[in-house]
Amino acid sequence: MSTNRKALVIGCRGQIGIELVMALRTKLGQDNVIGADIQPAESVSSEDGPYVQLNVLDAEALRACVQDHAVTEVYQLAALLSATGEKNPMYAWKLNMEGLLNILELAKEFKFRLFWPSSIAAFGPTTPADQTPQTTIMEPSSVYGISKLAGERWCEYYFMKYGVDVRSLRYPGLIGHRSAPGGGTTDYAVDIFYSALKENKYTSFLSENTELPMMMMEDAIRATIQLMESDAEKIKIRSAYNLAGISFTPKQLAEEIQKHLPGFEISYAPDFRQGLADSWPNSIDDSTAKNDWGWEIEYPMPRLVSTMLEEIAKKVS
Ligand code: AKB
Repeated sequence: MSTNRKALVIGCRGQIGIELVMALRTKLGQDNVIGADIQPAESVSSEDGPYVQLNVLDAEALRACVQDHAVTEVYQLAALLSATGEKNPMYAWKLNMEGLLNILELAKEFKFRLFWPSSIAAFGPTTPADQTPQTTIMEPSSVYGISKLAGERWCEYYFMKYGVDVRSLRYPGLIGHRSAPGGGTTDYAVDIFYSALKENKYTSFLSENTELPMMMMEDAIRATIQLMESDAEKIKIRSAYNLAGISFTPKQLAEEIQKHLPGFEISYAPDFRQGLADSWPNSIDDSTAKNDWGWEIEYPMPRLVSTMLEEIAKKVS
């Protein structure tokens, strides 16, 4: 496939990165998507496509990578998530902020289009929790959330001041079967499927009525690509768009799984992640994304659960 687009995905071995690289390679052609991550090249199959070992905090190496590959778009996904971030707040701040600022500086110079993910964690305990609006009170209480809110402000600043074409989404908890989540509070909604299929039971680290916004990974990847392919004049928000899929509690998820696995049992042992979840919205109003660039979900909860069970059953067996 011939294209004049050349994409660089930083953090390509993470939960979103693995799936985004696959989707972009199908669209743009294998050689037009460069994966970059901290892992040594030997640990990544070269058959999958070009790969660069890269630390996003190394500004010179990042610059060389952008220049050598003449990239036209960059997805900067390398970050510490909410739960891991709380264990190492200073490093979370450094990685999440310096990583973003390094790539924003290069976007200013080389004029590539940039995607950077924000999160529902940018909201906080004082935010209206139901149908959280696009513009509202944002007082996040986790280091991850603080870095996401600050990152959103930096994105808008670089757009306003330097015309950087940066685009962002406030991802909800993401649920996929091709890649494992790493260090988030919403990870329970992936772990539960593996335990259900292996042991027919699961102990949730969030309490039964903790409602959070969630989304099937296929929807999140489609949203990301759709946002990046939209004409610049449609992108009215340069901080980050609210993005909603569905909202559910661990109890509701277990009930949906029980429709397929009647003997499945769930128990609850909330840990420190409960505090993070309690500070986040229950549901999100994403009407601005719908109006500006036509966002719609394709995976309501029944489809999400049946797809996850079907796909993970293939791996577990
Ligand atoms: C996390 O749980 O930290 C992430 C997120 C909501 O951004 N999945």
